Amino acid sequence: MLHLRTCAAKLRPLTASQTVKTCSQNRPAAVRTLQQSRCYSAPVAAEPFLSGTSSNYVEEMYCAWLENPKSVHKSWDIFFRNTNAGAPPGTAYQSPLPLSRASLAAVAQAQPNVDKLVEDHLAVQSLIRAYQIRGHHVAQLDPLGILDADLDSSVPADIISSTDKLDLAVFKERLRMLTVGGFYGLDESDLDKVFHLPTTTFIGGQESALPLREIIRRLEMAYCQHIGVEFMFINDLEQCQWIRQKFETPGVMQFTNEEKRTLLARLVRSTRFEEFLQRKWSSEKRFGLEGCEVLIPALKTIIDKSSENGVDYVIMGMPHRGRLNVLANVIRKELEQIFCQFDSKLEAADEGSGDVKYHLGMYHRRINRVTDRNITLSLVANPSHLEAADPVVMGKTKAEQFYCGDTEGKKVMSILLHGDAAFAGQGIVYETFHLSDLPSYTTHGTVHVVVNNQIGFTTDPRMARSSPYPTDVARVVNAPIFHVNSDDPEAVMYVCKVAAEWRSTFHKDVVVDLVCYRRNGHNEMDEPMFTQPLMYKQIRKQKPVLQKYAELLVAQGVVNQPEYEEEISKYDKICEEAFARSKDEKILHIKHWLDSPWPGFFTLDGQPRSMSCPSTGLTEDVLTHIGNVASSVPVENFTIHGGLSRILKTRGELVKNRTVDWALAEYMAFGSLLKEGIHIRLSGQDVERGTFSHRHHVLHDQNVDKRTCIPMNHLWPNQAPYTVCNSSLSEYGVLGFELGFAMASPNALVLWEAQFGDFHNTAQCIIDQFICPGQAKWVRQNGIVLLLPHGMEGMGPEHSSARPERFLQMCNDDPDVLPDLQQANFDISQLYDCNWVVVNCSTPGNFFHVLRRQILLPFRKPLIIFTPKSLLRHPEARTSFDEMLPGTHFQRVIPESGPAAQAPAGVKRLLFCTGKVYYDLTRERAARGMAEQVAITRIEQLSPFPFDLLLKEVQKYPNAELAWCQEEHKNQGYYDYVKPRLRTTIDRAKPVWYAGRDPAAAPATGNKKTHLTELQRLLDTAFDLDAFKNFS
Ligand SMILES: Cc1ncc(C[n+]2csc(CCOP(=O)(O)OP(=O)(O)O)c2C)c(N)n1
Ligand SMILES: [Mg+2]
Repeated sequence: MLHLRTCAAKLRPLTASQTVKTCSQNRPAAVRTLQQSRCYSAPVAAEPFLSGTSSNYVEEMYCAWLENPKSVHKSWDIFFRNTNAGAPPGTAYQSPLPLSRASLAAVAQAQPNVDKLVEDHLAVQSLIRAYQIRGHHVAQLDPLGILDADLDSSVPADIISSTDKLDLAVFKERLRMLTVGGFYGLDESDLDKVFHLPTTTFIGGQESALPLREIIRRLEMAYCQHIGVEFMFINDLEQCQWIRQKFETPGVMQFTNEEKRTLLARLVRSTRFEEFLQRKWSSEKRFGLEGCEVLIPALKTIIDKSSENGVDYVIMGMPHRGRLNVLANVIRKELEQIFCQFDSKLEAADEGSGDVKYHLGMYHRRINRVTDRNITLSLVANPSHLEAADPVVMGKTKAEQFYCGDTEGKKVMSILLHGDAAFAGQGIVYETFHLSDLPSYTTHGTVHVVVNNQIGFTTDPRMARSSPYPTDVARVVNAPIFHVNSDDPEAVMYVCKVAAEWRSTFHKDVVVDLVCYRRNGHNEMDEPMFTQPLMYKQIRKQKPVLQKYAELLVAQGVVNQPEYEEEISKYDKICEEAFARSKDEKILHIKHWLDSPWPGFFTLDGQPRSMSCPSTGLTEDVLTHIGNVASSVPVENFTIHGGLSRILKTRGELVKNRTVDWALAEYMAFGSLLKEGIHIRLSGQDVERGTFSHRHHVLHDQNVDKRTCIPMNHLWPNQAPYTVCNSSLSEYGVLGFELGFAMASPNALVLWEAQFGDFHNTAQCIIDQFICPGQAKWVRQNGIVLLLPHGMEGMGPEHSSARPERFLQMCNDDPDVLPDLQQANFDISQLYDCNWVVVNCSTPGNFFHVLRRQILLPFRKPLIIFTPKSLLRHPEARTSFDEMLPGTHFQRVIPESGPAAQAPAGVKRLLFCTGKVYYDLTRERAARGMAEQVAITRIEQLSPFPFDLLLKEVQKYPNAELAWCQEEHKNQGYYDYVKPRLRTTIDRAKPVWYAGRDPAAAPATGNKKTHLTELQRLLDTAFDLDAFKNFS
C-alpha cells in the first residue's frame, strides 16, 4: 500500500520508473489501479504540508499528477517535478515570487479556492474513515430496536447517521457539528461536488471519484445497514483493505435464487425443530434457539465455505443455547437419538453418571452436500460452566492438526459458539484468545459465533458488561468483528461467508456477532416478563425470522407459497417419523455421543485390550543412550551457557555412575516413549528450562539470536516428535488446551506443569468439570498428566501446596470398603475403576516408571503427580539404573528396607508417609538412632489406594503402632484420605495416629523460623514413642 503519511519522513526520492514500480508492487491486487503514488524523503520540518492528515490528499494529487501533470495546480506540478528530479528534502517546494500589490489582490481571491479544495478533500477522506471506524455504531443491528447492540443510541459526531435522514437540513446540522474544531469545512453546496476517492476505500467500484452525496450514500450502505463491521483497530493494512473490499464494493452482497432457497430450507429446519420439541415436550428444558434460528444456516454457511476452501474436519464447542438444534441440523445426529432423551424412562447403558442431553458431545463424518466433499464434524462435550470448553476445543483442534501434518490449519479448524453474557463475562475467553497466535498453541484461526440475544438469564447487557459490545474482548488479538442483525438472514449468510474466507485467507480468529433476541425465557420453564417486561412486549410483536424471510422470497418470486409449505411439511414429517422410532429406544448409550473416538485402541465393544501392564523398565543401552544425549549438545557449533555446561557435565557423571536424578529420570521416560512412537507434549509456564532450572530441554545458543536446540528430538532416527513449550501465563486456558490435546489420541503423553502446584486452582474448573469426572459424564478417557510442584519448604503460603487434599477428596474409591484383594491384576483393575491416579513419588526412578506406565497401560486415566522442588537436587533422591532395568515396575508402595525391616517384630512404630517428608524422617531417625524401632513406609500411589501392599506392611510389623506423618497441615495434605483407608485395610484393629502440622487456614506460614519450628515439632512427634500414649 501507499505509505505516504507514514513514510513521509523516511524514504528517499525515487525516479519516475521506480515510483511506478513501487506503487504497483505494494498495492494489493484488488485495489483500484488508477493512481500511482510515491514516497517522499523530506523531513517533516522541511515540508510540513506532507505530514499528518494532508498527506492522503497529497498522495492522491501525486497519483493524478503521474498520469497527467496538468491535472494538478502549477505549484504542485513544480513540487512533484523537483522531487522526482531528486531535490533534497526541503528544496522541492518553491514559494511563489513576491507579488505586486495588484497581483496580491488577485491571489487573495484565487487562493481560497485551492485551499478549500485541499480542505474539502481532506474532509471527505476523514468522513470516509469515520464511517469505516464508527459506522457500526449506527448500523441497524438490533432486531428489537431497543439496545442498539452497542448499548448507545447516539450517533457518533463524525458521521452522518442514516440515508433517510440525509435531507439537507439534517445534513447541514451534522456538518455544523462536524466543523466544530475546524476539521470538516464542507457545506451543503459540496454535496454535489465530485471528490477523488482515496485508495483506502472501495465504495467507488470502477469509479475513482464520486459526488459527495453518493459517497455518503455508499458509505451508509456499506457500514450502516444490517451489518456493522469493526475492523479499523487491525494493525495490518492488507487485512483492512481486504475487509473494506468485502463490505464496500457496490453490489457485493448478491445471492443466487438457489442460495436463497437453501437458506430458506435451513431456516425451516431450524425453526420447525424447536417448534417440534415445544409441541412434544412443552415443559422440558432444552434451551431453545427461538429468536436466533438463523444460527443453523449461519453455521452451515461457515462450514460449507470452509469445506470449499479445503477444510475437512471442523471441531466445535458451544453452550446450551440451541445445542440440540445444532446436533440435529448441523452435525446431523439421528433425530430419534435426540428425541429419545426426553423420555424419562430411558435407561443408561454405560457406567458413570452420564450427563444432561444438552451437554453431550458428538462426532460424525459425512458428505457435505454443497461441496460434495467429506467432512468430519465434532462437537465437544462440555459442562454447564460457560466458555470452559473454549480452550479444550482449541487443544483438540491443535492435536488433530498436528496428527495430520496440517501445519497451517488448512484442513482442520474450530468454530466456537458463545452467549453474549458469557463471552463478555468469562475470563477464560480472554485467556483462550491469547493462545490463538502462539506458535505451539495456534490453531490458525477460529471462527467465533456469538448468539447475542441481548440478555444473560435475567440480566440486561447494561449490567453485564462495561464495553459497548459483548465481543470487544476479540479486539485484543486484532480479530475482525462482524455484527449482524439476525433478522436479515442474507446479511448473516454474507458475514459468515466472509468470516470463513477471512479464516482461510489470513488464518486468524474472526467473530460473527449474531445480534438477535431470546423469544422465550432463559429456558422453557422461565417467565421473562418478571424481569424484562418491555423487552418482552417488543419480542411478542416480533415476527419470526422464517416468516419474514419466506414472505420476502415469495414476494421476490424465488419460491411460491405451496413450495414453502411443502418444505415445512416435509421436515415436520421427518421429525414425526423419527419421533415414532425414538419410542423403540429403551437404552441410552452415552458412548454413541463420544466426541473423540480412538479407533483401534480398545476392542470393538470399547473394552481395554488387556488388564495388565508390561514392565516399565528399559535396557541399559537405552538408558545410557538417552543419558548421553541428555548431557550433550547434539548439534555442531552451538555455544551453550557456561553454567549449563556444568549442569550437563554433572548429568554425564550421573550417567557414568548409572544413576539418575529427577531431571534425568524424566528424560529417560520421555526419550524412551518417543522411541516407541509416542508423541510427547510438555506445556506450562517456563517448562522449557523448568521453573527450578533443572530441566533444560531447550538449549539456547549464546551467540546466535533465537537459535535453539532440543536434544530430545535428536535421540532416535524415527522417533516421535517432542514438543516442549513455554505457555502464556494462564492456567485455566492452558490446562484446558492440553486436556483437549490429550483427547485427540491415546498415543501421546500430554503433560501440563504448573509453575508451582498452588497455581492450579485458577484452572479449577478444568479439573473439577473435565479431568475428574470426564469419563463418568462422557465415557471418554483422557491420559493427561498434571505435574504439580509441591512441598513445604518455607516458601510461604502460595509456593508450598498443590492442595493434595482436594485431588484426593475427589477420588472415587470407597474409604470404607476393602476391595477384593485376591482379584487377578488387582492393581490394574483398581486403576481401571478409578477416576484419576494421584501419586507423590519420593524417588526419580518411581517418577520415571509412573510416566512410562501412563502410556503402557491399556487404558487412559488422568495422572496427578505432586512433584518435588528441593528433591530435584537432593543427593539422596537418586535412583540406580538397576531399578529401571527390564522387569522393574512403578512401586505403589516403597516398604521399609533398613534395619527395622530385618527385625520387624521389634519395631515399635510404623510410620506411613508420602513424598519429600520421607527424607526429613530418615534424617531425624538416623540422628536419634531409632532405625530398629521405627519403620518408615512410603505410599507412592495415594489413589487408588494400595490396600493390598499396605496390608502386607502392617502385617509385617505386628507390634508396631501406626502413624501417618505429613508435613502439611492436618486439615490439608493426605491425612483425611489416608486415615480411613488405612483403618479399612486393618479392619479398624488399631488406631492410626497423626504426626504433622496442626490444622490451619493457610497452607503454609510465611515465616521461615515458624516453618522450621513446625517441622521440628512434627518430627519430634513422629519419633516420640510416647507421643500417643495418653490418647489410647
Ligand atoms: C461459569 C458459569 N456461570 C454461571 C452459569 C449459570 N448460567 C447459565 S446460562 C447463564 C446466562 C448465559 O447468558 P448468555 O451467555 O448470554 O447465553 P444465553 O443463555 O443468553 O444464550 C448463566 C448465568 C453458568 N452456566 N456458567
Ligand atoms: Mg444471552
